[in-house]
Amino acid sequence: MLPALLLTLCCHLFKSTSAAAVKIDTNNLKDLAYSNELLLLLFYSDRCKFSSQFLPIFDAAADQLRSEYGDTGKVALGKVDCLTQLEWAKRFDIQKYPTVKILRLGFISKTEYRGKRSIDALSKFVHSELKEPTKEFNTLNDLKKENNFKYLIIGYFQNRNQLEYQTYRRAAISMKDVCQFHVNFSNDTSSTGRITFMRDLRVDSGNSSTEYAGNMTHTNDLITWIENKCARVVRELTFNNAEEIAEEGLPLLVLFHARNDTKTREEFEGIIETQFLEELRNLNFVTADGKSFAHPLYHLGKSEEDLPLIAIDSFDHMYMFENYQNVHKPGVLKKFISRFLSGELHKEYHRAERAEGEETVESDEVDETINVDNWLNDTNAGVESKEESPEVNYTPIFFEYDDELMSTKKTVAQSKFKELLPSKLRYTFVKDEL
Ligand SMILES: *[C@@H]1O[C@H](CO)[C@@H](O)[C@H](O)[C@H]1NC(C)=O
Ligand SMILES: *[C@@H]1O[C@H](CO)[C@@H](O)[C@H](O)[C@H]1NC(C)=O
Ligand SMILES: *[C@@H]1O[C@H](CO)[C@@H](O)[C@H](O)[C@H]1NC(C)=O
Ligand SMILES: *[C@@H]1O[C@H](CO)[C@@H](O)[C@H](O)[C@H]1NC(C)=O
Ligand SMILES: CC(=O)N[C@H]1CO[C@H](CO)[C@@H](O)[C@@H]1O
Repeated sequence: MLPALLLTLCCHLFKSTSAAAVKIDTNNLKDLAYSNELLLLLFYSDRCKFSSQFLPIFDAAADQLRSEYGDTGKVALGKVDCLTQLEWAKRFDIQKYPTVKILRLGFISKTEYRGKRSIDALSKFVHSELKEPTKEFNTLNDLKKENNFKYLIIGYFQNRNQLEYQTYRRAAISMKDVCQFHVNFSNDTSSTGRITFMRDLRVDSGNSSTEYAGNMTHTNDLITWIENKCARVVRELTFNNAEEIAEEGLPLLVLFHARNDTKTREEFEGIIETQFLEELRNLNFVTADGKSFAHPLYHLGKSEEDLPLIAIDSFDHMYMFENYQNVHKPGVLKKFISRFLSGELHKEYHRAERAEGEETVESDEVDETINVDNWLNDTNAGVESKEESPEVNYTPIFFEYDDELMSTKKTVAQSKFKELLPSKLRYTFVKDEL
């Protein structure tokens, strides 16, 4: 009797500790994805050292979260062996191992898990992800007080059991990193059963909101509407999204602004949204606070006192739009963009460089000393860091345009944002460690 008991005990223990993350095969992904509010999907390859190190941690996190949440449809962790499930890796466009994709009720987030590779960090991430996706409020004034964000979705319902609210909640889970979701419950049937989008609660007191006119119980329709409403033309660059935005591969048009200068930021957003929508194919428009992003600024030969300023980073070079105030002169920024896109800025840069007898640094040559940790930590880049910086031998090149519109001097620098792209020289998941 005793040995048999031990045997089953042992096997049971063995089974539960080896349960780990769900191994994804050809058939089980869809079910797992749609039946869980959150699915973290690890794409790994046994041949990769970082995958091999991460896999047991990910498995252990899966066990811990399973014992915490059970099979309640809240969270699941799955793993895709990219050697045997090549098709999935292709479908998810996996470029590096390990990659952790985030799916919410089947919707693939544009954001990846980029936190620390530890059980604790994964579990904290899941806890924060599983917070209620819609925040309750009573009056628009309360909402205004606690809110700095521009893009809001607000739902008015009678109670949480309504099918309409459940549809709204599902959409909120899927779209939580795109928009902010709020909800008001009341028994007043004349004002419930509505979903509205609000652009800027601080500026318009709610009168420029748009109302959802589609089917209130059709999740996909609602999600499509939300996607369109909340799509941001200009994004604020942060250390959390910088790598992701860089990975999209489009050159960046960056407005560097003083941290507290929301006025210029909004003005810039307005200009881009009204005049440059067709350039979204060619450029990513971002704003960056010049204190956090002092490093690229420093390499343009500029500092916080010179803000605001605009530059295009091609992941090769950074081209500066010398005078921010010229955004108010019709056509000037447009011309700068078109000169960049046609390659003229690049050519003039090399021409000026040759004229000054400078050596050309080949664009695809990666400096072995580049390390994104330094990049991100280097928020006090300034004169005193000159001696240690590996790139100090770079001198900004000034030259004149003959074009009358662009008569001001230009500065060109090596791309700093390039260092945020995936590279063998760095470890992608550093953000939590800052
Ligand atoms: C609506 O009415 C029900 C029953 O009368 C009540 O229990 C509930 O608290 C009310 N809800 C709100 C949001 O006032
Ligand atoms: C909408 O908001 C603006 C700015 O707050 C205000 O001037 C205008 O009167 C409002 N319009 C309506 C119809 O409430
Ligand atoms: C709304 O969507 C639901 C769920 O897809 C569907 O069953 C219902 O027929 C739709 N209603 C209308 C009026 O189209
Ligand atoms: C921003 O902060 C600086 C000091 O740090 C101050 O001089 C300036 O007036 C502030 N600007 C705004 C718009 O608040
Ligand atoms: C803005 C708004 O409609 N607020 C309502 C939220 O719900 C409460 C009742 O729970 C109403 O009194 C508010 O007017």
